[in-house]
Amino acid sequence: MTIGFLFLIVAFLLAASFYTYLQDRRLQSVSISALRMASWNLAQLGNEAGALDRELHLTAAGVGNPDDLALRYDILWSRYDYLLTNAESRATRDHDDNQARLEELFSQLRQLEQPLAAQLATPGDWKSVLTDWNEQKTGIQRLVIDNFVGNEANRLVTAVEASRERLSNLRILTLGALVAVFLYMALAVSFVRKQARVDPVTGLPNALRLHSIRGVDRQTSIITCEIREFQLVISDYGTEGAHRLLRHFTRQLRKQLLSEDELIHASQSEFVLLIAHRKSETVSSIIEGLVDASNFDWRIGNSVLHISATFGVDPECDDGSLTWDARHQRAHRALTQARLENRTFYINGEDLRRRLQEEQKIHAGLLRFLNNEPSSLGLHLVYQPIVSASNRNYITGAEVLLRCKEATLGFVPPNRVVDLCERFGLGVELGRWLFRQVALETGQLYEGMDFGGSISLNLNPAMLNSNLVNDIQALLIDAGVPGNALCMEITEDNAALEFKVINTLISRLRELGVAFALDDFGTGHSSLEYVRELKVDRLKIDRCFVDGIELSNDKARFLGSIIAMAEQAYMKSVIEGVENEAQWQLVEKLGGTLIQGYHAHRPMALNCYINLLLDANSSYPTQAMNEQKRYGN
Ligand code: G
Ligand code: MN
Repeated sequence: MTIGFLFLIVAFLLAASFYTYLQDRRLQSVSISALRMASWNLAQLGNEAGALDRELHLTAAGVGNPDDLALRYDILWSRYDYLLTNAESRATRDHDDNQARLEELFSQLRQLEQPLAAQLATPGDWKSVLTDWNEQKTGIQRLVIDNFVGNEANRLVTAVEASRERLSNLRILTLGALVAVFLYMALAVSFVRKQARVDPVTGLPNALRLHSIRGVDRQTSIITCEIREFQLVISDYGTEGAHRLLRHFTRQLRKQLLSEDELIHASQSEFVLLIAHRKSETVSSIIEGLVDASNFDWRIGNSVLHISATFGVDPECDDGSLTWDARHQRAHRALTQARLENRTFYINGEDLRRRLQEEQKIHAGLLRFLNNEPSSLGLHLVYQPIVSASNRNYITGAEVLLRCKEATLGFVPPNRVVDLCERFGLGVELGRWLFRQVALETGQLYEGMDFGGSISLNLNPAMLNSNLVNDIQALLIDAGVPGNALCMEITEDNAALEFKVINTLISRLRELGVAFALDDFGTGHSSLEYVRELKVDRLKIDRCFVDGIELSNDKARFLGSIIAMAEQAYMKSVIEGVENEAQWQLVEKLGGTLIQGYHAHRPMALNCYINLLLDANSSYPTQAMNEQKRYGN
């Protein structure tokens, strides 16, 4: 509105200036000096006519000097000549009908030459000469009066000056308006820029502010922070709910900040805090305060939601050469790591750097390993026998466990390897390698030894896709491991897919004889629903339920109820983590079917497993028994 008005004014002033300029030019095209000259020239003509007139009358009265008269005549004559031919008198000639009138008067004057000469030679009656001359004189006077341009010139000068003044006034006005427009635009731009850097919801500086940061004091700590439940809040309470949470969360964080700190709202759920050096507080205590403040029960509508946040910190550092970007990235990395490990915060430091380096090493090793290239990563398989609870020497099979040794890092926990595979999208490849390797190693059991026991494999989440059936057929069954010897273990976490999808997979694989087990039962979130919904053959009860059963009656009874539940649901129970004799006896008494634990056997290399099977004391199911079981089913 205002800007449109200003533009209108400027446009009007510009048009007016242009108009004045054109007018000025038109006025200037009339040369004032030429006009003055014309006026003066004719005034001279008048003067000279006057002088001749005087001489003529003196001479006619007999007192004049004929020579003077002749001179005056000549002067007038040459004035005409000058007026009619000289370039300087052009303006005079060109004005109105001056040219014609001058020519007429000049010819009249020339006609006077003869009579005048005759009178001077023999003076007689001057009357007719004087009459002619009077006519000439009157003509000249009229011409002079008609051309008295002094007024005209003055008028013109005034007009031009007025026009100039108008123009310069307009120029000043235009300039003023332009300055006003410029100021207005500058103010508007700076306002918009400032507004653009502020998040409208929280009133905090936003991502643009973050991008504009060029550097921070090295004594400043950089903290990134993410609200964990944010997506949940958006999906349950919509944008309005999310905005309310953001405002509340901002207030909570602000309470922990001093005036020299800066809080930036980086993206929807993410904040960046620049904490200036504090004399009496360490980063750890600051972060503890922040964790506390961002951990609260938040009331929305009729419900209360628990809100928490994850923090990543790049603490004040000695290295002044680090750029803002590098430091921000380090804080971010710490946040990511905290999120991955489900911790509330991570402070960048040796610990984190080492972990990240390790991960890079393992990742690089994995890539090379899965590419069949020489690798620092020794991935191999071990076998943990699963025995009958009631007959310790009866080995029903084994669970294949992944072991990993990195050349410089040493033993790497298998779940870390699996997590990394998941994170870097290598899950399927790792699974395929596992299938091939299992077939390669255990084929001999089924071909040479008439072994009918089972091989349990842990499926990582990425493998639960439609290719699973083909992969099992091609890489395991076709490679010599009978389908009915295979048991696929899935955890509740990777069964987070729809039950229908998994049950379809289970039933397709069951056609190949492959069994399924629900692994680590009891450690996930909705265990019972999984037991009810998933059509699995075995329930592997997590070792936390075995822990302490020999010391606590309640714990033992609880384990008993889980075993009973498995039985009721037509599932074999596999009790994990049996570590001593007392536990074993209790498990047997409670009705557990199968046992997997250190007290039975520790995970072992393949040849140890084969030796165990071949041991005179051991027994195991044969393939014939499996056939019977199949047909018996
Ligand atoms: O979740 P899953 O059943 O796949 O895990 C098997 C893991 O449990 C293996 O890494 C194995 O080494 C470990 N394990 C097997 N038996 C015992 C045991 O008796 N005690 C303990 N603490 N761990 C065991
Ligand atoms: Mn398992």
